[in-house]
Amino acid sequence: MAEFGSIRARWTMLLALASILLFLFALLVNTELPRENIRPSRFQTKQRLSDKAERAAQGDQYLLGVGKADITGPVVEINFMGYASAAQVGTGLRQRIFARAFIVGDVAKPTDRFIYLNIDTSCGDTAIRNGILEGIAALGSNYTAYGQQNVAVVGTHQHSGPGAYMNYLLPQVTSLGFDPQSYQAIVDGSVLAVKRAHEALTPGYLSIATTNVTNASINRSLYAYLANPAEERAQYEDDVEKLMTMMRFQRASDGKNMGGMTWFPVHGTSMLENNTHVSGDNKGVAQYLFEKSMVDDTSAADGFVAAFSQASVGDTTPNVLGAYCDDGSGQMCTLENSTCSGTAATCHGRGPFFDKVDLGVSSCYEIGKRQFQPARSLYDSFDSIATPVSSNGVKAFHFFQDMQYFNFQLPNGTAVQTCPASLGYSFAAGTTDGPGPFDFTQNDPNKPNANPLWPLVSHLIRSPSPEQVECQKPKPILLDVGEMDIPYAWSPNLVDIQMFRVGQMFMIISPSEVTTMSGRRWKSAIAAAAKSQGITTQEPMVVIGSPANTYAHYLTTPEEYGIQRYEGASTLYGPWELPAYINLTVSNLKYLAASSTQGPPQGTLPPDNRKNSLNLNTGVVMDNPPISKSFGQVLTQPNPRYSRGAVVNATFVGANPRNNLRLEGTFTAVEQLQNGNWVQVRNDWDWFLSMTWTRDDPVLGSSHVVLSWETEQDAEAGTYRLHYYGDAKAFVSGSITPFEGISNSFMLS
Ligand SMILES: *[C@@H]1O[C@H](CO)[C@@H](O)[C@H](O)[C@H]1NC(C)=O
Ligand SMILES: *[C@@H]1O[C@H](CO)[C@@H](O)[C@H](O)[C@H]1NC(C)=O
Ligand SMILES: *[C@@H]1O[C@H](CO)[C@@H](O)[C@H](O)[C@H]1NC(C)=O
Ligand SMILES: *[C@@H]1O[C@H](CO)[C@@H](O)[C@H](O)[C@H]1NC(C)=O
Ligand SMILES: *[C@@H]1O[C@H](CO)[C@@H](O)[C@H](O)[C@H]1NC(C)=O
Ligand SMILES: *[C@@H]1O[C@H](CO)[C@@H](O)[C@H](O)[C@H]1NC(C)=O
Ligand SMILES: *[C@@H]1O[C@H](CO)[C@@H](O)[C@H](O)[C@H]1NC(C)=O
Ligand SMILES: *[C@@H]1O[C@H](CO)[C@@H](O)[C@H](O)[C@H]1NC(C)=O
Ligand SMILES: CC(=O)N[C@H]1CO[C@H](CO)[C@@H](O)[C@@H]1O
Repeated sequence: MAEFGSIRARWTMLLALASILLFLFALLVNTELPRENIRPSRFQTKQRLSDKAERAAQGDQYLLGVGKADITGPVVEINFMGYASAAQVGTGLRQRIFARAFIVGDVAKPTDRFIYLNIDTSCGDTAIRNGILEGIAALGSNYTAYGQQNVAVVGTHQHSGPGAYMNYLLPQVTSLGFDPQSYQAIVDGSVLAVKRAHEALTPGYLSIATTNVTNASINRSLYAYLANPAEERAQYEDDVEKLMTMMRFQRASDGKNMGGMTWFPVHGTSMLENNTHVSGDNKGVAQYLFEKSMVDDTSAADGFVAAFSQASVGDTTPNVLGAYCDDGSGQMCTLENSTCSGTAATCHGRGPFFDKVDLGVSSCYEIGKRQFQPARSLYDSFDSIATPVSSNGVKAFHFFQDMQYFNFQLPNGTAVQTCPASLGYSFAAGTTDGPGPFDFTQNDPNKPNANPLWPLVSHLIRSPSPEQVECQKPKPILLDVGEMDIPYAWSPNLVDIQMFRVGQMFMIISPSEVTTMSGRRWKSAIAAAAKSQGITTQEPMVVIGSPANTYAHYLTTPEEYGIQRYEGASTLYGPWELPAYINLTVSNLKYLAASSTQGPPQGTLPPDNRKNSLNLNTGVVMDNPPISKSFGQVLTQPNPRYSRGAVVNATFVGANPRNNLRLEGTFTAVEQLQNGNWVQVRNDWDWFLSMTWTRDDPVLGSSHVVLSWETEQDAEAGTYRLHYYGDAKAFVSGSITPFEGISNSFMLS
């Protein structure tokens, strides 16, 4: 708030107040002004605001800022978060991952703000959220308006990024604990994105439009979805949410668009469990394509930020061709339990290019494109179809709710309760996107195996209390995670309940992955309550951002819970979890009213396990080139010439990429000869340029990297070379020295 204490800031506030008064005055006198003022600036307040048509088209002014920063942690030797497969350990990078921060503030009440952080991770989490809140606080007195109540950390739910950043023990198991480097990269990048968004704050307009996204998702738990009442299902055309909502951020000074955010649900599982290159999965592709398309677009401000947020993702899959048996039978898996000849292990969902996994032109790229294209068309038609966001300012609330035996009443008056967290047997069976998470096999929970953390903790696995068994019925409990806190808590019992509102736009921030029908019920309940409680006079628009803030697995309807497929078995707090979330958000909706001046009591803080977490990930010992070689030396040169579409590879003497994450920088580059100079034309951001790192001699510490450019059909013909940036660690001293390697040049035609 200190920024508003300065003389300049007081002037800004006076100007803002003056604008509002002028606006009211203009409405009264209703002066007609020429239509040329289509792009009003804040210095043309009088003319702009006097034009009613203009105002209707643009809505109210808000304080808006967008920012983006790199969060790419260790790309090798760290387990990926998402599939919980111990074997899925990073070997390289396909595309850097980012945090994208969107700040919305009330021009008249500068402390009324929120930050929606969309991060390319599997989920939001308590450890990183704590780190981000501390990081924002450490930015100083200009940042005191941000805190627990108004910062949402929403994961895009990709399954191809470095893990080991989680607060609770269960998701730490496959990633061998908590790795400070992996954690810090996400925290630092997120804080930097917030800082950039804050520094970009300027008055502007928000507007919203929707489109349908076809062929990018199907339902992966149709059998459970079909358990919902037929009359309810009949209200909807699809068994997954096809609607994409986009909110555009336009600054007032010159009418340029600073960024846009979309909400559309589809699992970030286009990159399969056997992929070991870091990427943002299909949402990463969509963001990349959108931002790239805006680089020279005259409608966009410099550094346009496009975020593709996750939504009611629970029972969606990008494997749109359906789930098949990989046993040569050519059969589809069973509808009821996704098995093939009685087992789940060979049942896999197929993406549009299922036979081309791991290469650039893949199902992942395709599903990303199928989100980007409708989003871009929507953006192009915004001025004619979008609804302006207006009135009633900006509000947020957040509190921690203890889900252990939370007693409440359903709308029909029946008293029910939620339960301590637990996972059912079907959790171990996994989904058609990836078989069994953790190294359990179905019906075999206590079997120790190769993972070194299991023996350490397996004797601590306990039987659920009778009260818990009763509470969770009909879920048969495999892992009673909510009643286990040795050596520290396994899963959250204290969850973040959070909502944001700007004008008629409501954002539910969910810690659980919401299934399609759960999302529909939750959004309708909020919309109905928003109207009946008079929080907005316009038609409310409601979106869900998830999984966010902490990872509380899944959220099904009570009917879907009864089926106990993977999503039901992973609905941690029992059959009444969805009605509980609805009760908690609806009964606190009053804090989103324009007149609200406070928030709900914060509740008990969840445990902070960052300091006491186990970590079996070891650091880099040293790097050495093989005998008689040097770092960066080219071991295999590219061919002298290629035609477009070919894959260009070069192999270099490498070093461990964990020595320097090169955040905001690059490990890889394609350089083009332009007028006698080598100019970087591709880097780590680009989807079709990838890096693979391989350790050759663990004793000596020697390794090599392959830079691989899958040349695009529309790449420019010309002379190119590949450039590798590495950093080597010395034995004993541990000092880290950068080096480079440059390939021979080659022609592309
Ligand atoms: C706080 O913001 C003001 C402008 O709003 C700026 O001049 C000042 O440098 C900022 N202070 C810090 C510590 O960043
Ligand atoms: C999306 O599809 C639904 C169902 O077919 C339809 O009712 C709706 O009008 C469509 N919305 C848009 C924005 O195209
Ligand atoms: C979706 O895919 C089907 C089958 O491949 C195709 O017939 C249809 O045209 C596609 N729809 C869109 C909107 O692309
Ligand atoms: C990854 O798994 C898929 C699905 O099982 C399979 O089709 C593909 O061949 C595998 N890719 C590699 C590189 O092993
Ligand atoms: C799975 O469902 C099929 C029916 O599609 C049934 O025959 C089979 O017994 C079920 N398997 C298990 C393990 O429940
Ligand atoms: C939530 O549950 C409480 C406690 O039973 C009840 O008083 C309240 O009416 C419920 N609120 C909503 C919005 O359902
Ligand atoms: C209230 O609704 C719940 C959930 O639909 C249902 O199980 C219960 O029987 C209902 N109670 C009454 C009294 O209708
Ligand atoms: C290029 O390198 C990648 C990564 O190591 C590898 O998968 C691919 O087969 C190589 N392609 C060619 C044409 O050598
Ligand atoms: C996995 C699965 O069964 N998905 C189904 C979801 O629903 C669509 C129909 O809308 C089916 O085509 C899919 O097979």
